[in-house]
Amino acid sequence: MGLEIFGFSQSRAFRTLWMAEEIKATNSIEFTHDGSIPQPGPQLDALLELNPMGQVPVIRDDGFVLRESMAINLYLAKKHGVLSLSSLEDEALAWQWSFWVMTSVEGPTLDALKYKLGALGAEQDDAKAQAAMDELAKPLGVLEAHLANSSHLIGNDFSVADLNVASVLFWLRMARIDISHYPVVSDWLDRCSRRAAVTAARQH
Ligand SMILES: N[C@@H](CCC(=O)N[C@@H](CS)C(=O)NCC(=O)O)C(=O)O
Repeated sequence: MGLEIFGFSQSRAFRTLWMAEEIKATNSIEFTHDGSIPQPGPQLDALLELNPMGQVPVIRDDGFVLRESMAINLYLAKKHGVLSLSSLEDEALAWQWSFWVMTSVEGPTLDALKYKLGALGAEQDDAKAQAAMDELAKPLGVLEAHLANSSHLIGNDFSVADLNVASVLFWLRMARIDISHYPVVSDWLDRCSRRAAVTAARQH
């Protein structure tokens, strides 16, 4: 059975595909990916069986079903010992950054993308995009200050914490939103995006 990943790659499933490609690069695991967009009917019913929220990503790993992109990545990192953290404290910091990005960053980042591009059902609206960026000023400032003292979020190695946070902030790059006034964050995001596993995940 192995690892099965459900969710189209332009969705939050990209985060899971990126993690899976990181593991594949070092642990030679294989995984399958169903990237179809579930249509109402049997396809959606099958997804609802896995995730009653009807959302992706979802994984089934040797029969174990897990949803929520951040939880999936933390699980996969720990299971395979890839991008994982060795002490309990460092692992807890990965939870901290992952909860933080979902609660303080993801919402306004998605709004900035939607309004900048006029995508995902929103009308293009620069003022609303700017309001979302204003909301992001505090968390991006926190990230800028943190990364000024450390090459990565936890210590000096790329970890699942970097992956989880960067995968959300990639939406700003996707929307071509200028964040050059956060030079340290920009540099870190560029370093994250140059990873081979990102390129591999984008092929799905
Ligand atoms: N908090 C969830 C959110 C998942 C989510 O909203 N996925 C979107 C695609 S990016 C989806 O499946 N939307 C369909 C729906 O909500 O019906 C996660 O991070 O996994």
